[in-house]
Amino acid sequence: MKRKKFLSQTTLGFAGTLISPHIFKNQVADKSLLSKPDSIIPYAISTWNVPEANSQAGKALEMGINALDAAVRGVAFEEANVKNTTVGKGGAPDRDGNVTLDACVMDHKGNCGAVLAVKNITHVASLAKDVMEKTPHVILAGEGARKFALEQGYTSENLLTKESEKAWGKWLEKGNYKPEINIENHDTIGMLCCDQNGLLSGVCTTSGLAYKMMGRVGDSPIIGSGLYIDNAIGGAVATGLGEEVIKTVGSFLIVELMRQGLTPQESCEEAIARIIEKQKSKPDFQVAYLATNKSGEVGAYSIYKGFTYSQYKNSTNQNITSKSMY
Ligand code: SD4
Repeated sequence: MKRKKFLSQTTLGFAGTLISPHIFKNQVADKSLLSKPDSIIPYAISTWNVPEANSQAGKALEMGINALDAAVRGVAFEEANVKNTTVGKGGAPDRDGNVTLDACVMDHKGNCGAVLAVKNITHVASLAKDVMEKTPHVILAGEGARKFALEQGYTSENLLTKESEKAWGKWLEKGNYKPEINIENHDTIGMLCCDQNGLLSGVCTTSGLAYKMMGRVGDSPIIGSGLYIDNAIGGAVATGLGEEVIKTVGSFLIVELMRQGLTPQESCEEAIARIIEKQKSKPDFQVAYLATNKSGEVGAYSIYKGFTYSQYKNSTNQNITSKSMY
C-alpha cells in the first residue's frame, strides 16, 4: 500500500481510537488471526546472518520446545561467540573499556523482562527471562542486574577479550565517536520464534554501540523499541542506531500497524519512513526491522542496503537479503 493512501486511510482509524477504544479490537477479532490452524510449521527468524544461532532455535522448536526457550537457547550461541563483537562475550566495550550488555525477552502472554548495562554476565537474554519469571519486575539495570545474576548462579566472566581490547586501544588513538552505518554480517540479534502451538515469543540481545558513552543504553532492551510481541497479531525486532528506534518506538509501532491490517513488510517500511521523515537530510545511520505476523508472513526493511536476516523453517536455514530504502 502506498504511504499516502495508507496515511489517509488510517487517519480515520486514529480518530476512531479516540472515540472508541474498541475499534482495533474489532479488527483483531478476525478469526484467522486468533484461531489455531490445523498444522503449524514452527519457524525462527533473526536479524543478520546468524545461521548457527537461528538453526539452534529452529531445531529446538521442531523438538517441541516453546518459542521463548527456543529463542533464548538460539541467541545463547552468539552471546558465547567471542568472534561476534556486537553481542555477549567479546562485545565491543564502551569508551572507558567496560563491556556492558543489554537484553530483553517477551512471550506470547505479553510477559516481558529486561536487563540493562550488565557487566560480567554473558547470557543476558536468559537473565532477562529470569527477571521476567523470578522477580516482580520487568527491568533490572547495572549492578542490580549483575547481583541478581550471581544469586541465580550465573558465572562472573571478563567479557573484554584480547581482540576487543586491542580494537578499543586503536579506537582510543583518535577517540572520535560517530555511529557508523552497519553493513556487517553480525550485529545485535533480535530473534522471533513461532512454536508448534503457533505461539510467538522474541528475544533481543546486544553489547550496544561500540565505544558508547558509559551508561548509554539503546533500544535493544527496551520493550516496544527493540522488541515487541502481541501473540494475537505478530512480533517485531530492531537493529541499528537505537536512539532512532526509541524515538519512534519502532517494534511496537510495527505490531500496531499490523493490527490495522498492514503486512509485516508494509509495517516495517512504514516504521522506517517514520524515522526518515524526521531527518533533514539523508541519514548517516542505519536502522533495520524484522517482523512476522500470525499467518507466518515475514517482512524486513532497512534504511541502507546491507541488512540480512536468517530464517529457519522446514529444517532449512536461509540468509535473506532485506529490501532497503537506499
Ligand atoms: C543499540 N540497536 O544499542 C543497538 C545496536 C545495534 O546494530 O543494533 N546495532 O542501539
